[in-house]
Amino acid sequence: MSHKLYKNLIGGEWVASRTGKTFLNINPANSDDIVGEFQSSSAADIDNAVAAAAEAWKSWRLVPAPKRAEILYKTGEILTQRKEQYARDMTREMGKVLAETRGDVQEAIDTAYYMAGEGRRLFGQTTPSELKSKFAMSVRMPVGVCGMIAPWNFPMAIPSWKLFPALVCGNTCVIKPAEDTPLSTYNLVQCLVDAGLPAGVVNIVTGFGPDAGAPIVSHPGVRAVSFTGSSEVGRIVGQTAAGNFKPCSLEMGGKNAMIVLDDAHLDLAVEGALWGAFGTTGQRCTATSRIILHKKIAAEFTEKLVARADALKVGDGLDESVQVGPQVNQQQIETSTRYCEIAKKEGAKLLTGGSALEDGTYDKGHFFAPTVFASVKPGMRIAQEEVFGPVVSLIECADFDEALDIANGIDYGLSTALYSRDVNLAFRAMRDLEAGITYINAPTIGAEVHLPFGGVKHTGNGHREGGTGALDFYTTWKSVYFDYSDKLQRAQIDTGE
Ligand code: UN1
Repeated sequence: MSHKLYKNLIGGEWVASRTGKTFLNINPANSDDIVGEFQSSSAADIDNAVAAAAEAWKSWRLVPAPKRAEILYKTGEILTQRKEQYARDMTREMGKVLAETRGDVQEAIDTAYYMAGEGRRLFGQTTPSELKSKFAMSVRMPVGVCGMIAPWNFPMAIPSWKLFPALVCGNTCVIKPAEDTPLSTYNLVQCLVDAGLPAGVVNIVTGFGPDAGAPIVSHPGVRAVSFTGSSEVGRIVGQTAAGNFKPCSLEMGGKNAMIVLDDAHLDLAVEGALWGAFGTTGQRCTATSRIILHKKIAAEFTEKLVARADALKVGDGLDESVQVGPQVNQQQIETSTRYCEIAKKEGAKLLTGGSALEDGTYDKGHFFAPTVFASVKPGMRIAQEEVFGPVVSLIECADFDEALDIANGIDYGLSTALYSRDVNLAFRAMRDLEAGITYINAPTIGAEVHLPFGGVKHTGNGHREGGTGALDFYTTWKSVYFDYSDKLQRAQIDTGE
């Protein structure tokens, strides 16, 4: 089957990598289906992209923000028209089911419209000066060339979280999509180009982390870096950026807990658990991977969840009747398999799943059975480490306080959920769960773009995507003092008259 060759976008031109090398993007549900061929780039390509972005920044920073925003608004409209095609492209390269890839494109549309609105806000402050005839204000300024390294699990939504706020704030960008899912970033950027984005404002360079990602982080011309991915890689990114005192936003792993108390609406909680644990084949950093069950409802909940997990249809996400797509690649299957072995050795009880699906219709893809472990103890590795697959652990607790201790007893802190009808406990959960996100009576997945997204502890380094948090990352504050007294006035000294 013939496939298309994609090039890097640098300075408005589609160009081959200087390495002369390419790699294939293969459908994780069907190894016969080659989605496209992409450039395997290296530091020399990044140099060119950063130079183009730096050149474009000279004029882009001067374009009024409402005008920059108009391009985002148009981008949202174009994305809306192409939503179905882009969802199909995304299912082919990433695997998740069509309903979810439509949602991923929608998340980019939402981000486009939300950030387009920011073009007429980007508020700063005016404040009185302590001196007479002196005016004081703070203004958001663009940072410059921003480097972005995106993950494969939300291949359009997450690049949009990075690109759109950066653009409306007046920055130019060099983005490296994940090697498993570059097409969705192309599609996103194609909409920006069609909406009239000037050449060089966004540059795409594809390739692998050590060759094409690392040089973005270390490049002296890149003024800020935004990374979404594993905590392991994030640590290296953060340390490298710190060497140049470069602002660096890290959004990394999770081990998200859902607490189900004995007064919960049980069927609703089962429904939420099923979606939270097995939606996106468990490959969300927000995925529900620990369910902390009050011992009074544990048996009933477990029985219902296992029955529902067993009934899930696993297969090619392009088939509308499929509920769980493949994992993105063989490496992820190996990770899920390894963690199931570890869990069994630790004494967890496998209730369903536990291995890859390889026979018959599954032989050309990376499929893994929805997996539930019971009798999991909070300290086990299966309860502490991120799997990033369709594997969920059930942990019993005696009461809410114990549930909180278990939920908080991990290195991560992205998302959490409580199912209960007790309003007092719901407010305690909002206050006491150590996480960037808490849901009440909803699963741990499903963040909306106009609220801050990110986590505490090893999940992140304090920055937020989404909401106004994104503007804080992609701008730097300038304080402006304007003295119209026509004399020297010394702050902190010339007081009183
Ligand atoms: C991620 O898994 O990295 O909240 C992002 C959610 C989605 C975004 C997930 N809106 O589940």
